Amino acid sequence: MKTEKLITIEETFGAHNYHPLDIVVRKAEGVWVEDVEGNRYMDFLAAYSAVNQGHCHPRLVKALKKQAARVTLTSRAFRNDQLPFFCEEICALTGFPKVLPMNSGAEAVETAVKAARKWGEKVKGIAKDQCEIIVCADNFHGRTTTIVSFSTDEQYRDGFGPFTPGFVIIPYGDAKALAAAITSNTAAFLVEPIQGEAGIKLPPDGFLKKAEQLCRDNNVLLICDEIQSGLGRTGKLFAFQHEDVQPDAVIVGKALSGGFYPVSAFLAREDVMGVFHPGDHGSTFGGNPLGMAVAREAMKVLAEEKLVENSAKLGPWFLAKLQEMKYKPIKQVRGRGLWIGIVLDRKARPYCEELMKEGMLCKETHENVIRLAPPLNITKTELNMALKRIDKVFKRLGD
Ligand code: IF1
Repeated sequence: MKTEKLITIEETFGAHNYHPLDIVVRKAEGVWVEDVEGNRYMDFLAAYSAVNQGHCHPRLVKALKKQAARVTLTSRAFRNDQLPFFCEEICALTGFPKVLPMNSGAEAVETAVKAARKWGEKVKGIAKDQCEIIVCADNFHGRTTTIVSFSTDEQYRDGFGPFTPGFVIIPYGDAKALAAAITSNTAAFLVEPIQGEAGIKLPPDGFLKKAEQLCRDNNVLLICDEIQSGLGRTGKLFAFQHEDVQPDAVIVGKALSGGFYPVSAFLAREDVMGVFHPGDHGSTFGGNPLGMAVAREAMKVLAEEKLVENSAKLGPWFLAKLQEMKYKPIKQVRGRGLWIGIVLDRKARPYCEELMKEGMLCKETHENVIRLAPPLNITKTELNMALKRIDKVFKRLGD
């Protein structure tokens, strides 16, 4: 069955909550994906950084198959023999003492919000139902009703009210605004160290460090959403490490399972995680043995294949090469590690469509940014191929 037919079926029976590029993927391996017509493309989106390890990584296929044949789900009513090692290994990898596994990124963000509020009431001593969490304009933390309650994107909120109260919004990267927003009711500051959806937006140098200090001084939790920026994407395990800060809690997802299976996690200080008691919070699938086995292997692949190092090594080189491209529509090329935004003075979608014709998949963000985020095991040769394709498209589309 070919592209058009498949699209028709999907559009007929599926909800229209997406506007994807019209490529129907049939299989994929590493950086490469193949559509139902047999065309091959380089994947420069990597499922929004969920396949940092590359598509269908053989080690992850093996781990998934092996665990699937043993036991997939016990629920947390019983224990399973994968969860303990997942907890131990993710704590060793990240340096946090405690972890709570969930499935989607949004669920882990919800977990962070609940932990922050409960910590605010039970540990900090904020009056009941008075906790405030400070967030940033142009944030993206997921799609639940509570999370879109503090989005500043009208489309993500339109029609979905009434919203959850208790969130205070400051401009991204504005330490003065953060200082002014903190009150005795502030439980946490929730922030993306680099904003992905906003267009790979880096805060001013020193912002996270100042935020850390303000949080310390005021007994406010610093919580970083590293669902997209974490696990090597920026050339460090976590993007917050570029500024040498130590958040009180961090949220991970996406690449935690190498794109095989939704696994997310909330990691935190002892006294923060300590607010959860049996029955307070949970999930049927959270911590299931299949997810845990895959996540364990995904973390091992990340370390053993030196994917963080590859992002740190090739990212700056690739960024510099892109910055050398002088085409009129390009306003700025920015990024960190293998996470790069080409900011245009016009809509980015036509460029993404032309890149697709050249065998390169990427997705625009915020209308005018081409976002580049290939799997982290991409080679210099493949990046050179990509540079040629990008160059060709800018030449073709002209001024
Ligand atoms: C979609 C965006 C990216 C995230 C951060 C939490 C979540 C995400 C920093 C929620 C998810 C995804 C969701 C996906 C598209 C994608 C996205 F454009 F929408 F904003 F990556 F840039 N925190 N981001 O980036 O995680 O519940 O989805 O597992 O289509 O909504 P989730």
